[in-house]
Amino acid sequence: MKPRDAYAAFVIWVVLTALGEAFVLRANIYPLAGNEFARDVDDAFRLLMALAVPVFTFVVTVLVYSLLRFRRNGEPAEDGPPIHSHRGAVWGWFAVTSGLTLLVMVHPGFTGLLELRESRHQEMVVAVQAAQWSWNFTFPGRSELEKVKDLKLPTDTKIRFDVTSRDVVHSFWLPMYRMKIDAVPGRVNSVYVATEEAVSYGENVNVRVQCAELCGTGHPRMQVRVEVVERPEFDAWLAEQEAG
Ligand SMILES: [Cu+2]
Repeated sequence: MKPRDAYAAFVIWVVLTALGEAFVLRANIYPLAGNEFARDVDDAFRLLMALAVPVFTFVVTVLVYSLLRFRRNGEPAEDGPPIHSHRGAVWGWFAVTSGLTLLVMVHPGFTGLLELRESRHQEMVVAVQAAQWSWNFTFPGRSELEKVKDLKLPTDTKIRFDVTSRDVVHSFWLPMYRMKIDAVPGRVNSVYVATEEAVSYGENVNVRVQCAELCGTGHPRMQVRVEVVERPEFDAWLAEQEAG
């Protein structure tokens, strides 16, 4: 490979990386974020994407450039000259990628987990039972609400959902809070969610509970429209459910 090729490939890599980073950092590809935790998750995702872009564009550049530039075009092929690795490049690559990997394991990985653990105190416990193909919810001191299609939750409340299943494995997913947990028959899995401001399914389709584990023909319709409302409205709704 001539220096000219290395230079050309380098320029293409830089341009592709700039385009990729502009897209990753600026494009709004994230669904509605309903709380602080969701924003943290999005930040972590954005960081990992930003780190992955240069690696991806490097591989693509070298691959496509080599394919186009070094074609044999029907000439008879013989063995190329032996290739020796460049010690400095190998160690440099190893140091940089390992360093970055350790860095993201510590932050946002480890620090994020600590933050998550700290937020594990709840003001309300809601029992959730999944079934083919519906969701049942039991609020504290209330009887079970069956086959719920519309659910209300109070604003600014830390909720623990105790999730289980009646039949097969389902998955309890709240996309706007970036929270998902398996609903497994015979065991209870807990997930912690802190609601913030009022929002409804009518405003954004991510304000819902969705089954995220293929569980049969009714799987895609296994969803609950959620509305996060002020506490008095929530209490009134709950009382109304009980009466009906
Ligand atoms: Cu399901």
